[in-house]
Amino acid sequence: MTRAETAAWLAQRDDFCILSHCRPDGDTVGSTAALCLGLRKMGKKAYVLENPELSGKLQFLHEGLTKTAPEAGDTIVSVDVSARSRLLRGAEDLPVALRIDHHGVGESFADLELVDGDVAACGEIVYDLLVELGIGLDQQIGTALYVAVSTDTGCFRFANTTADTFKVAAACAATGAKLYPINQMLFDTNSLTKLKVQSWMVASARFFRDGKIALCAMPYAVEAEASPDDMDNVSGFLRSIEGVEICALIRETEGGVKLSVRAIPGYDASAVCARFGGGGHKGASGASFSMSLKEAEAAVEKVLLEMY
Ligand SMILES: [Mn+2]
Repeated sequence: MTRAETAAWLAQRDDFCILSHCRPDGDTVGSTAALCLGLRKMGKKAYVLENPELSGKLQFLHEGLTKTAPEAGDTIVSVDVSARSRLLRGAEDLPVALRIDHHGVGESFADLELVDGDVAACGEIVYDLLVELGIGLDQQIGTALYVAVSTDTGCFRFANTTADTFKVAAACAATGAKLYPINQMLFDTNSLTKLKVQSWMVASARFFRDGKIALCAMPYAVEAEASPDDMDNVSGFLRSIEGVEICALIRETEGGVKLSVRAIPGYDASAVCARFGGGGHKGASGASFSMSLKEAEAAVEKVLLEMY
């Protein structure tokens, strides 16, 4: 559906239950909050389904907006969810009426879809929908949308950042939303545990092709003490080392390993992850598969050197 069709569809319905994705990030949390607040401003009944994995930093965005279970007759809408398996924990089987997403390679699982793979964040799509519906942004919506667009662009530094992203950010700033404390909290604060994990990575990573490729296989013990917040964006950390253009991090999980690949333009992280049954964006992609850490490290090294 187009944005206009989706806005008209939303306007005709009520009793919304809005779903975020598992291991929620700022985009899914901010976008679901903004959509919920916007629909409420229209006089509709709208809730965000409580996400059990929501991290402390982002909790304030869903405050007062959540309920713990959908009710019969709810219009269920997912935001920033690329596949049914990516729905928040416990919601994997819910019938989703509308999927709003920006993962171009995502899987269809809803009756209707508004998917735009060209925008940096779902926050941009939700912003367009609110404009289309004639809902003015207030400070609370501005804060939520700012978290959404700033998170998925690494605070407007990633290659996905466009003039439209800045347009949304400017609209958020114009509401009086306090952007500086958000930036401080999300992009300029590190826990000691996180820095210790990163220091282990620096010591353990291996580099190929004159340092353009970095690869690190992390045993679970290294992150045993770390919270999800501590591990947030850990996948892109090696990419921040001078000269590194594509990096792969393999983490040990219960059933095997989780691979994350991050790359600058010119590389295709999703093509690397597709070789292991995963997917995502060209700049950021992931895959989960069952292999020992050692086997996975050798396999990913082989694929990276084959491709680049
Ligand atoms: Mn997103």
